[in-house]
Amino acid sequence: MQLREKLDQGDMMITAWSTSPSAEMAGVLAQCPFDTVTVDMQHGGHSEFTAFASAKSILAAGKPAILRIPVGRNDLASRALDMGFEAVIAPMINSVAEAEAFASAMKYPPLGERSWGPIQALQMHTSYTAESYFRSANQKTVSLAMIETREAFAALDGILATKGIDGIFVGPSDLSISWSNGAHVDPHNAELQDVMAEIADRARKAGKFAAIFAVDPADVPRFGKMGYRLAALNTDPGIIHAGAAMMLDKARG
Ligand code: 3PY
Ligand code: MG
Repeated sequence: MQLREKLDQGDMMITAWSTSPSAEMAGVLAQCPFDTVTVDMQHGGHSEFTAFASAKSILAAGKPAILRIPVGRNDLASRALDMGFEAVIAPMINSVAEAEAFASAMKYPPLGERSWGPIQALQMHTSYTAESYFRSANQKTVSLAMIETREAFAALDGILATKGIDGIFVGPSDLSISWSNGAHVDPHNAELQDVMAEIADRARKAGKFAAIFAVDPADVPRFGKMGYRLAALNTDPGIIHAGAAMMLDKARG
């Protein structure tokens, strides 16, 4: 397992975002020069079957795999780790209690209540024995709680202090909806820039990772300067559209 170590090195990592329910497509993303691939079960089309198969094709390309679970599906957080994913992103974590429930599913006792059974993980992470996986999993796996509402921002320090939460992941679109009390969705809302910088700063002070979703490639260096260590770059359909537009522009002169 390599993701945690890379995050600890402190360089900005960029993750592809797989929404198409296809392990083959997730494998293609992993072959691109992304640092990692995230499989999205919240808004993406992935089923458990395609998500778990995607973990295999991402790892076969030599990249770590991350899963975003649907809201409240902590059972899938434990299963994702059993299937070889190294990190899980939990959306809409709005309170310390929700952070604690997520962390508990992610970590083995005595920290949490993750149940034993990393069957596919042990097949994929071949340098581990059952015992060495058990001893290192709590430290090597990464649990990222999404901060994407005013409520979550108000509870931020408590969420960051929750044992077993390794970092936060900002959802700028949902945060913009919440910040405007439901008036609009605008991940580039100027008012949010200071809020996003403050979230990264508070995460750093708490000794936790800060990650974020970037709609636009130009957002990534800006987020890096704020202290974010991991940025998701748009989605697989977004990449295909951008690539097609660029290639067709050239092709048509
Ligand atoms: C958001 O911006 O709300 C997200 O969840 C990004 O995936
Ligand atoms: Mg969101």
